[in-house]
Amino acid sequence: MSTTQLPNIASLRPNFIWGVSTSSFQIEGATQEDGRGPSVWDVYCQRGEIKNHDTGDVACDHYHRYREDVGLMKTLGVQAYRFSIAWPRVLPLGCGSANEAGLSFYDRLVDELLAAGIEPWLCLYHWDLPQALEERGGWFNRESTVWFADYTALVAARFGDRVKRFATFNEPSMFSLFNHSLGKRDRGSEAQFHRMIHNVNLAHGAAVDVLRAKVAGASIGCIHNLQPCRPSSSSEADALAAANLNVYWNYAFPDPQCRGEYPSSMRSAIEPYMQPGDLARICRPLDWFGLNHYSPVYVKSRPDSMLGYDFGEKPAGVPLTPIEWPIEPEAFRETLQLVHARYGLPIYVLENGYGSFEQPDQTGAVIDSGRIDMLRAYIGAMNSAAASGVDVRGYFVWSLLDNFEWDSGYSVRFGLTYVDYASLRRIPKSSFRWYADLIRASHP
Ligand code: IFM
Repeated sequence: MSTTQLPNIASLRPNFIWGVSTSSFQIEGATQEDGRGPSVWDVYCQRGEIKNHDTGDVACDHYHRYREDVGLMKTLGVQAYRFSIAWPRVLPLGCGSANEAGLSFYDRLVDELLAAGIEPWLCLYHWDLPQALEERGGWFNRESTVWFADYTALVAARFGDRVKRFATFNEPSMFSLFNHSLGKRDRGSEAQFHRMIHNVNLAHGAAVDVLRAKVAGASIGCIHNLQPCRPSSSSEADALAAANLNVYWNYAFPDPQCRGEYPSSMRSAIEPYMQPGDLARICRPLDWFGLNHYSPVYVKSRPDSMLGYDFGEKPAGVPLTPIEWPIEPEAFRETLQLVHARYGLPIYVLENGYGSFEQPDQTGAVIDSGRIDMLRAYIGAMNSAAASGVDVRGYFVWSLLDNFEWDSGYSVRFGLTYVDYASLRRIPKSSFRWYADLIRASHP
């Protein structure tokens, strides 16, 4: 297929929002500048756990190059930009005294965006918990609800005059499943895992209340990463493992937040941490549902692991991205339909993208036709979902820039823009031009 061909977007709303997403730790760098405190991710990196011993110390140097990055967004023509605030940059110890220099950085960023006509979408938490709070128990401590509410109040008071779109958390199921409980870091007990899920849900509800009280006209949601968990074989054990993981990955956070109940299979495990009134504290009215989606996950049974699962073989014949994530646009359409039916909120797709390893060719150009093919197919699937009645109002590509891809460090590239980490030069890839053409076609 030609790299210039655009998807059918005829069923999307006329004022559909096109955007790009990033997160603080993955792009900012300047981890030790202007009074920023350490985050849990600085500590993981120092432990040498990341591929090639990469760290977030420089990342894309967005802290110093944010003007250039907003310029890239302006060239793209996006209507919106989702970014996150690094909690330890504005509250180096997680609570207590605010760091004026850190707040000023986000002032400059927000003002630059507004001057460029790009709406800032501010996410409060994309995994970089202040290390000082981790040392007080982090999300395992129910007091985290108060820490998060106080941090939210600071952000709301400072930016609420100019920012109206707020997300409480990005992918709570990911940082609870993989950073703390099932991954190699801080492997906790199953009991701690359930305690953490409940505390994060309480923190979400508390933050919604703070934002409603402090920001006139706030439009609030939470961002969930829904990837259907499917068995990797026809065995009953794998079917059970997939169904169990599906509950934790996909429903443990949106169900209590949007429906006021935990999935039935996990209620007894949450019960010890439940206090009277908690479900009402968690389930606060929301304006939208933030959906991140990449691909289905194939699961096999592994009885000796927490939650009893492991990742299994992907079905033969399914196309894969270079980092071996299945390319299944139909699963995206089905996920949009499921979210619409189950939660009934307007949906913004706040992440979708393609991880790869591309490099500039001999002419210096970065040709990423695989990414274009995938985005075209997924945006086409979103259009089909809209045609079937799903209320989807925006789509944000992950990501504006290549960036720090967690355990994979800088080896995996998700950007529409290539970053040469030696010089920090930005090179728009062919997908960048394709996305700009799509946005222009959608909003002539
Ligand atoms: O880079 C991540 C992002 O931080 C959260 N969602 C998935 C992306 C790609 O793995």
